[in-house]
Amino acid sequence: MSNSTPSLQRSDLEALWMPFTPNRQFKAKPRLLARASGMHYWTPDGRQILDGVAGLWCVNAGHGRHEITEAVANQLETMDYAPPFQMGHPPAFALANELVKIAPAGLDHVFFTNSGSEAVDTALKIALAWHRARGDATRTRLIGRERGYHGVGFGGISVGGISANRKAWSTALLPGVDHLQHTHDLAKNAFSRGAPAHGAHLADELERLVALHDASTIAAVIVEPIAGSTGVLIPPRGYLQRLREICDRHGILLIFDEVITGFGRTGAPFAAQEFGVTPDLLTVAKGMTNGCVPMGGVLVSKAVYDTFMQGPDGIELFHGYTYSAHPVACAAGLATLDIYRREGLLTRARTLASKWEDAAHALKGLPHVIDVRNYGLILGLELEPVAGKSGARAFEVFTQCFERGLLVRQTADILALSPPLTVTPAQIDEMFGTLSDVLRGK
Ligand code: PXG
Repeated sequence: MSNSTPSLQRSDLEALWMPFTPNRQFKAKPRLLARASGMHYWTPDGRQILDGVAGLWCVNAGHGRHEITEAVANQLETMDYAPPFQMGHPPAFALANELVKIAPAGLDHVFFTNSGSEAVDTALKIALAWHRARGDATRTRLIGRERGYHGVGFGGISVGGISANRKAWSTALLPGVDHLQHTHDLAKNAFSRGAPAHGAHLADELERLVALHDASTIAAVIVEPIAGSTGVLIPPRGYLQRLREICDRHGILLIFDEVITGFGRTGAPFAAQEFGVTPDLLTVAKGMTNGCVPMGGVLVSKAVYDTFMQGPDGIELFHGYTYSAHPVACAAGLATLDIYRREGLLTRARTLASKWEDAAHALKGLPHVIDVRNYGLILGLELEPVAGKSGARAFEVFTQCFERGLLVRQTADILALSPPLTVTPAQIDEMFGTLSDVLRGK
């Protein structure tokens, strides 16, 4: 295959309204990707780019996996589409069974969606409907956390805590939502290796919200075990355990949004297992199909599922999507889980974590580096902002890395790395070598 594909002209770029992108800035100086294989992308002019972010936290088994291509092609030939309402098909049940096998103990059921945003809105809807089904219909309040990212549906932005994602829609957000304080504390935790020591007490904020609103009004708490989009916030030691205890004490459902942390990113299949805390509902997407076909889902505890199944006859949950359990997505998901299992990818981050951590913390002391944080195969690198120009410094690092053949992710003045779980030790050195050169202005 040729490394070079025809380049796009400026006028070719106009029709597409790009998501979460400054369109005018991008179109004036585009960064294009044309091809991918293994740990790399190639630009249209054939430049090789090392993928430091698994696409966007999703291509966990590396790019261009032939087994997935084959499974998807076979499924398209065998049955391209099947309606998910009142009808079923074997790959849907097979994928649910395989997911339950690797899920935290007790999460025995799966509801399929097409994205992380839909998974979040589905989880919130299940939580509200569950309390109602149990005769607890006053439990309507949802609790998110500052700096949380839960996708872009109205439910997700309501419980989310990133103001840029909320302010334009502030009057349309769900009513009765409150937020815990975020856990970021540079003064106490900068340059922590793994989970920071300080901050478990921030979970007690939930007790404060219970005292304020009364437990009888609260349905669920949703958090990312490791907050990703906001710039990698690792949970303080003991924080998630404490949230679980408080939820249990007050009959509140705990939802983990594992769209980023799922499928091996932390060193265990799910962060719930890594941190030893089991939520009642757990959202997944991204790595579920290795990023090949859009798909998401909600893993649901037996206790929650059983309540619905013990209700009146008929449809138990008036919710679903035309493409819930799309056969092609299910085929991609099954082939993906097969690769993860055969290659031990769901726990590979654990074996690479100390190498990753040492390479990451070698960045300490470089110009403008105010924090390095890491867990599994995740890095958060925080830079001192340029006065009055939030994000400018990290954006410059992002573009320079791209010019030198490394894809990283930038959010405000934080850079995130989360490579495919197939990354080699030599590629880890290459990533941190490039980052270090760019930071030193070499
Ligand atoms: N929850 C979490 C925790 C996510 O990270 C979503 C929900 C939404 O998933 P969909 O499939 O609807 O996009 C996400 C998505 C970044 C970045 O910069 C991360 C996401 C999206 C965009 C940017 O890290 N994650």
